[in-house]
Amino acid sequence: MAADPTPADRFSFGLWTVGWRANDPFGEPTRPALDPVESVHRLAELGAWGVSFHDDDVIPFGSDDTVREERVKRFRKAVDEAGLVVPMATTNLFTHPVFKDGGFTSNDRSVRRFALRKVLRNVDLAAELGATTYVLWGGREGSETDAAKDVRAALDRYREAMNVLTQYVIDQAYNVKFAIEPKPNEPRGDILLPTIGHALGFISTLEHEHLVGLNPEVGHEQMAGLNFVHGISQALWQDKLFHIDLNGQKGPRYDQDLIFGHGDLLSAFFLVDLLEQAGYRGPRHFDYKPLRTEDVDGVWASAAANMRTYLLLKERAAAFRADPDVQEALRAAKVDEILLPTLSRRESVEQFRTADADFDPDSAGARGYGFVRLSQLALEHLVGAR
Ligand code: GLT
Ligand code: MN
Ligand code: MN
Repeated sequence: MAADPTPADRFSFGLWTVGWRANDPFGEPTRPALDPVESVHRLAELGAWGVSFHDDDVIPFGSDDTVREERVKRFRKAVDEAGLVVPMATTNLFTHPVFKDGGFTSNDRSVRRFALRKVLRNVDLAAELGATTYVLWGGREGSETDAAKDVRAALDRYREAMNVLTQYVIDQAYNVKFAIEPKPNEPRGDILLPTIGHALGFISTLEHEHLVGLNPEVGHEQMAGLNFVHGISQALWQDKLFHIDLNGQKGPRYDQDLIFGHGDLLSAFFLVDLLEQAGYRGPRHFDYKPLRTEDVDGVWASAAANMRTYLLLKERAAAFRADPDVQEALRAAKVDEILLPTLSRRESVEQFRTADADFDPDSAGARGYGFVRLSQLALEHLVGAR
């Protein structure tokens, strides 16, 4: 059985996850507010390594400088005493009504200026607390009607904000990189930069592209009906996986933010396999919501469940890779043959065009690949049948 989580596993949680009071569009909160200090201590006791936060999770919106200083001091003390790190921070640009048409891309210029100032201020705090990743989830950047938003101009404004932010961390010599978190919809009808692919395309247009990557979330890609493992593979391939939000989702519907593995379990298995095989060194960050039906004990049970699920899947994935039957099935399925370049070294296009005269498309087309066997072996490892 999987070991208990330790800081070496690099598990981190957003303060807003365990701290969610379970209010939804139809119902009031079902749980009392949690003191961030308590959350920090409980997470550390459970074996977490890090905690992340929005500015407003620690410092209530609109606080004066005295309150701000006092809150930050209290939070920093708790983090230090608990022995946690703060690997990531982010800005709340979605709760206050001022952001109802977005932050960086609000049609109202004065709102855009306010939003960017709010981020700059919290980037200072992030750097002060040692966070090296700054997440930007633009949940309110978007529209409900295409009449209301000039999307090309909105992307100009988004880019302008990113260029200001990256220039700022360069000028301040902060060790901070930005990670954009895509989401297709909710709370806006349509959100800008809806998927990993859109965000990668956008990032390639930025002035300081090397300082901007992704924070993809399992459920957000799955809401769009996309394959998260493929998306993460491409992010890794482009060196853009700066951070990750792990959780669970059951297909295209509202954003469920379930415990990791409590949605598409097979995809979670292959995701852990991918992250571990690729040597991803960033935080394993959980962004989930404890079910609304649970009390405070259920909150801590759910936090523990996220980490335990990850470790169990890591154990199963390792067993899958070590199984001689799997290795043989992988070879039979030619999974390693894709590593070979299609043309030989120094083979000219001229030589290539006339090569393989004896290749028979009919017999190649008749060969089975053996993917079913491989897939079933993975499933059997996942359920502990092997
Ligand atoms: C919000 C959202 C998450 C983002 C957080 C960062 S806040 O809860 O649903 O997916 O990661 O801003
Ligand atoms: Mn989500
Ligand atoms: Mn998220």
